[in-house]
Amino acid sequence: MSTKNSALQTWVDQVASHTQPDAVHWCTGTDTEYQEMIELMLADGTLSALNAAQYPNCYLHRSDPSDVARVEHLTFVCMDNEDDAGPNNHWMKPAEAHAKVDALFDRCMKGRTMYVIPYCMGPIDSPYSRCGVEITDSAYVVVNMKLMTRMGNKALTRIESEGSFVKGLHSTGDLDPERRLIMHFPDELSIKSIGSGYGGNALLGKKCHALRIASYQARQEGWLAEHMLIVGLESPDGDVHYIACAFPSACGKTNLAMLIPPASLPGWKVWTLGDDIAWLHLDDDGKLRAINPESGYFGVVPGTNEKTNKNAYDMIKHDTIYTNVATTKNNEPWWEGKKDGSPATDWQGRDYDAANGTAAHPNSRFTVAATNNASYSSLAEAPEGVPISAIVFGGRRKKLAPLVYEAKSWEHGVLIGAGVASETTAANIGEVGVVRRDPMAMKPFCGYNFADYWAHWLSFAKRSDKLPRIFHVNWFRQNDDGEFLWPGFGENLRVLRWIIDRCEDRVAANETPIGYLPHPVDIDTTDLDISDAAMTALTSIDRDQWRAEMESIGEYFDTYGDRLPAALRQQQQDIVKALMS
Ligand code: OXD
Ligand code: MN
Repeated sequence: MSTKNSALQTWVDQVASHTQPDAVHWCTGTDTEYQEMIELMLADGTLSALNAAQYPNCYLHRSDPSDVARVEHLTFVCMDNEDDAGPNNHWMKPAEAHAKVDALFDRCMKGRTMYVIPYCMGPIDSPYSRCGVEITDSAYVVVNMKLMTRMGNKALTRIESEGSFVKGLHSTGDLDPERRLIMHFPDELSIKSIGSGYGGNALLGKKCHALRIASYQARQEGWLAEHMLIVGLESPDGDVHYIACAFPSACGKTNLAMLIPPASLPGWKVWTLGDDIAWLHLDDDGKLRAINPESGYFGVVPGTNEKTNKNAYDMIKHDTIYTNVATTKNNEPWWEGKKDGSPATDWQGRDYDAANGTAAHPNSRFTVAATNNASYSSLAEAPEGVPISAIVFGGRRKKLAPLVYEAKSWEHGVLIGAGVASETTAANIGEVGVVRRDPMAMKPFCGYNFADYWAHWLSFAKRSDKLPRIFHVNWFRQNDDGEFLWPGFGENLRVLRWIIDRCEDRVAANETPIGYLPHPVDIDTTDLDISDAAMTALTSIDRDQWRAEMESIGEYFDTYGDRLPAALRQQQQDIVKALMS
């Protein structure tokens, strides 16, 4: 096959001559093609079939044990000027980066097939969507991209009529971590990734395109590409509010996006638009509208069960690709927290032995099409997206952060987002459980200098007076015995209800220097086993601890030097002052 788009054809030909594959396959995106790829991988051992009676069309992939998560230390943003990439990114000069990575791509596809995957991030007919083409030598990437994006012929047709697309070149290389690099070239709208077959490093539509490249493109074009779930909350009288929530990796975005209302909130319904990424645009009326650029989920498996996320638990019972889970003796997938069955084989294919650690890898994943999800919103396909009532930031904080609070203005909300911090999880290679600053949950994903990114966020206040309200939540607060103060999961809807009531001006709040906190009586705790003391802790602030936090945010801001927007510094200093008075 070939294409009418000469830039695409030339690039494909150049890559083929550089990487020397045995064959070139242009992906059509059909179900038949998907099935052929599955058969190919079952034959060569890349996949194994799971119990077909209990888990029809489900397959297991075991990655190389050294290739199980994103690798931030090997991920680069390559621009001429180091300051444009900012202290939040690893940086390399484009010429040096190309030379380094191109040497690794030299003849790397010998003996392999090169797949060309045209894809569209967002509904195929949405003006907010953007296209890309990923070239890869991994059939596993092809089937994952089929589940996660609108890929194949329709995307190619859009690329041919539109002309522009993001170029993503990927090879698993030899999987040697010493020869693994994930390079982004925002000015060229291109990505080169080699040496990893794992999710975010290999499925280039996701973090590389829809966040790192798109965030840069969004700044130039006046929109936002964010690490946010999008969910619709329908009240018993049929009103639907859409909210977009930015939480760091593995802080429960997927669970919140698929939340099942608790029995104590009869008549409420929750609709999933997206679980990881939102593209936000101002419409002609000044309303912020969101689309989910993805069409599937690449979710963390451990912890998923009927109680924590029944929608996810059910949707991954069929037509799902599992990566790095354990299996039972009946060849069903198994993971820690499944609450059903027991492991016979661990994620590396060894007989399960607790001495080897967890049975499933803590960052094991499911890949599944969004249409498998019972709570999938039909508006996820709407070209115009959905209007956003509230933006919600959050993090995993044992101490300090209350259950929920609201920003006093858009500028204050930008400060709250810029101050997000969270305890690290297994979604990235590195230490787990240490608090790190993760502004807007974008630390690993912002494709340019955070200081410029915050200025871009702030600029929205000048462009619209209909912006959503901004909130912060923390489901993870603990007491001194290490017990969670808030039950979380479905019960989080009680907090989201307060957020909606605030957006509708239906409930008063307690004004504090850090923002508006709920009066404890305004969070419905009917039927919850939660003490008054716990509710007080969840809805109040410790001024000394907060002063230290705000000062630490100030020190973090110092690392951005003169580029830090003055309005953000002002917000931070005003709060420090208010906490001292
Ligand atoms: C993810 C992540 O995989 O944020 O979504 O790491
Ligand atoms: Mn994510």
